[in-house]
Amino acid sequence: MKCRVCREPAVIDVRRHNANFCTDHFVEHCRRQVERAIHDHDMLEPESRVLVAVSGGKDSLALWELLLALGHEVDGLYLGLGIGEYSDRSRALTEAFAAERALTLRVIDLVEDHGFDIPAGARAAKRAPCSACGLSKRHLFDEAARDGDYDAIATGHNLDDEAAVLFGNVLHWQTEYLGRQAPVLPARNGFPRKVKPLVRLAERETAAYCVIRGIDYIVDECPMSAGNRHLGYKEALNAIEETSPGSKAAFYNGFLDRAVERFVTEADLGTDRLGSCDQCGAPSSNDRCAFCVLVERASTASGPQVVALTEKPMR
Ligand code: Q46
Ligand code: ZN
Ligand code: ZN
Repeated sequence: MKCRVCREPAVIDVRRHNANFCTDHFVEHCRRQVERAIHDHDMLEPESRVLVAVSGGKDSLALWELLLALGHEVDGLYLGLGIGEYSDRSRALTEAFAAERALTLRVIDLVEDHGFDIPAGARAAKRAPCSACGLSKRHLFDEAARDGDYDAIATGHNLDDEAAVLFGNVLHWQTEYLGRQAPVLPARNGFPRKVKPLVRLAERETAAYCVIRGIDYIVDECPMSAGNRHLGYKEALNAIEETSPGSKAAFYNGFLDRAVERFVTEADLGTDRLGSCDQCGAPSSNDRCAFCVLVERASTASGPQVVALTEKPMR
């Protein structure tokens, strides 16, 4: 197996590109894919200040390094979810990554800063943990980007993640979500721009990138993800990819090229008007935003009625 570029021994094959790469040219391949995603989808300008949401996992740490390598100004934001040992370890790895490279890392800790952890918050709000978690992440990432005057929030969603979410949304024809599945959500109504620069790289490639670049990341999945239906969709797509390399990319990229615009609604274009939360000032369609309702409910433990977290999800 020889590198497609230099003909030296290759360390990885990327079947959907019908290519093998040595370490140096694999790193270059990853950078080119990120550069191309940013360019093709107008994600960032060269002078954009970017806040990358880091979890200590392979994707977000690789993303941080790749954006820096492409010359962007990037700080990190870590959100402590209070999920036992998983959170302790992921925070330690994220802090070590930033310290070794003298990078700016902002840390928000749900327990220290807002008085609850994800398992307790989910119980109090009678929500699935991933629902309370997603809501908290969206709110706190948006708030940090506004407060820090960043031009965009970047997240480490890769090709496998996006293809699996797309698969689930198509399977259930969740057209509202399909309209929001582009890898760029423009800034609107006080919400910052959101970008996903890893959409042209598969999970296997971000893992290999971390190994080659000596990035120590948390290998374990969040314990709350057990039974998550996206894991099943990923397995189904992997089985298809195995017999038909390139199917995953064709499915996702074809959606972006030929279908996503059909599902974009007025709400996605930012033509709706929002008020602001009377508690925290965040843009909200209700008097109090869903995150402040969650904090209040978590701090008073379980109350008599089920909390209505009615804000629309962002994806
Ligand atoms: S961190 Fe949060 Fe994920 Fe854990 S609780 Fe669910 S959503 S699985 S990306
Ligand atoms: Zn090479
Ligand atoms: Zn609020």
